[in-house]
Amino acid sequence: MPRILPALALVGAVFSAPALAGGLEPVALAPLTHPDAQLQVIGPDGGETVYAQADLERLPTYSLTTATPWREVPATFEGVRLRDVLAANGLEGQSIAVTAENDYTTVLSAELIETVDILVATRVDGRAHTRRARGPIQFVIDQEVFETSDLTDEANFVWMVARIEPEG
Ligand SMILES: Nc1nc2c(c(=O)[nH]1)N[C@H]1C(S)=C(S)[C@@H](COP(=O)(O)O)O[C@H]1N2
Ligand SMILES: [Mo]
Repeated sequence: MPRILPALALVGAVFSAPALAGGLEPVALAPLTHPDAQLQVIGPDGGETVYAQADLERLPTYSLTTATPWREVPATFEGVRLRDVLAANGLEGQSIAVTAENDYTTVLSAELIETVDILVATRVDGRAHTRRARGPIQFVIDQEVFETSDLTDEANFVWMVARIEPEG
């Protein structure tokens, strides 16, 4: 029973306080040169907004130190919250389809987006995120949340993210 309590506390935190659920800490980012990348966001009316990494980083920026399915040793990812990118484009409360540069496509449910903090990472360990390291724009979830939540899946960790659009 005592061993289960921390997990229950975490689940409670995920559902009652989404903003604190994912290990994200506000952070100020110094200017940096990024690899060329473009994230296209399609709004509910079909309108399109294109972001380079520096454009994304004008939203509130956060830091998340975590291991991932491909990194045993935790790294510090920096970027913006997916929820904020969506809100800036009228996509709050919506399921979205995400497409990567390699045409990989996956759907993220509205429930997942609302309850789990997903970082749209543009930097790792103080450097620009590269394609070689699963950048240049990658969705990252805190490992503890990833392992605890029923809503998360390895497929959520999209890298080379290129396009977000409303799903359904
Ligand atoms: N850009 C991109 N991101 C992606 C994928 C992909 O094919 N392309 N596959 C997803 C899925 S379904 C999983 S399970 C993991 C798998 O990564 P791996 O094939 O390197 O193990 O990454 C996710 N992110
Ligand atoms: Mo997968």
